[in-house]
Amino acid sequence: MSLITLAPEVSDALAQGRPVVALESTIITHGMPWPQNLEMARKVEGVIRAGGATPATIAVIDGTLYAGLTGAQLEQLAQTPDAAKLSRADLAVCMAQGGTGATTVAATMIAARMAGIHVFATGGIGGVHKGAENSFDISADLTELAQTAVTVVAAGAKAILDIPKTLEVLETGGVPVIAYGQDSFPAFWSATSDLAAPLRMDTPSEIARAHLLRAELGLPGGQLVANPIPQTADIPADTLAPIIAQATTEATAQGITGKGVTPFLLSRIFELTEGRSLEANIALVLNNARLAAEIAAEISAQLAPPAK
Ligand code: PSU
Ligand code: MN
Repeated sequence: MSLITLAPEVSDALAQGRPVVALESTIITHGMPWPQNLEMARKVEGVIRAGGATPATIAVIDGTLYAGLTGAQLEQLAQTPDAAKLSRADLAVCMAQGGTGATTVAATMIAARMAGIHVFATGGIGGVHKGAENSFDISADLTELAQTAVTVVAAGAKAILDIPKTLEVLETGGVPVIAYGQDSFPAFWSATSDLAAPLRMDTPSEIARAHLLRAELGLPGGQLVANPIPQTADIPADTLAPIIAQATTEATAQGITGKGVTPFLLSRIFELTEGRSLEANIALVLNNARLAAEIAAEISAQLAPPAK
């Protein structure tokens, strides 16, 4: 029995060397409220198809690890807010117990790599939380990027994280952090931050080439492509700063720790911005899906044998 069950369209695309983009599912179960979560998940798949690639949403359902969900599975998952949040540590346990869970960036990268999918689109990655010098709260997403060869397209790191420390940990792990089309490192809801990105690339074709060269060089680990939120959806950093500070204070006061921190902060920020942050979140995910499809198409083209 194969360890990962590919949807027929995903396995056909992979067999024919056509572009595929992996998608995570924690963003569906823990990152956004119903019904916007389902709407977003469907739209993201649509954007990837419109870009000529096949979407492969990753999740564990009743113990089976899937790459590519049916419409019914996607809808079911979107209505299971108590699904487990599966990172690297949790994946095998959930499968062994026949459980249902949504994959984080880390677990989605593992599944994508197993399936032979090069590119993965998401909203934001997990990172080093503010106050990590006391809490030691550093997402397993960062160590995954250092060891699993998948190119992840995200909108940078959320301002709920300590962005300078997040960039330091990525540097230590040898992860290329590539801002797309600008010098500034994007900060999720805001297109720019006051930090310069370590690297910059301006075309999907160069990003694809670098992805393939890493493999040729024998380098483990992936690339993080930081794609700025579209200007029309951007929320300025100084509008968000007091809201993030309030949500963070509340999380500490309520004793929220571990896996609960990111979902708590996201949902408080949605409430405190009266939905504006959710709209921005959806816009940036769609924008990342668009770029991921372009990169995946370039990787397929560069891997294709030259025409005779
Ligand atoms: N950022 C978002 N929405 C999300 C997440 C991050 O805007 O839903 C999820 C992703 O699945 C990411 C995970 O991998 O949170 C990181 O969680 P933690 O910090 O507990 O590792
Ligand atoms: Mn954490």
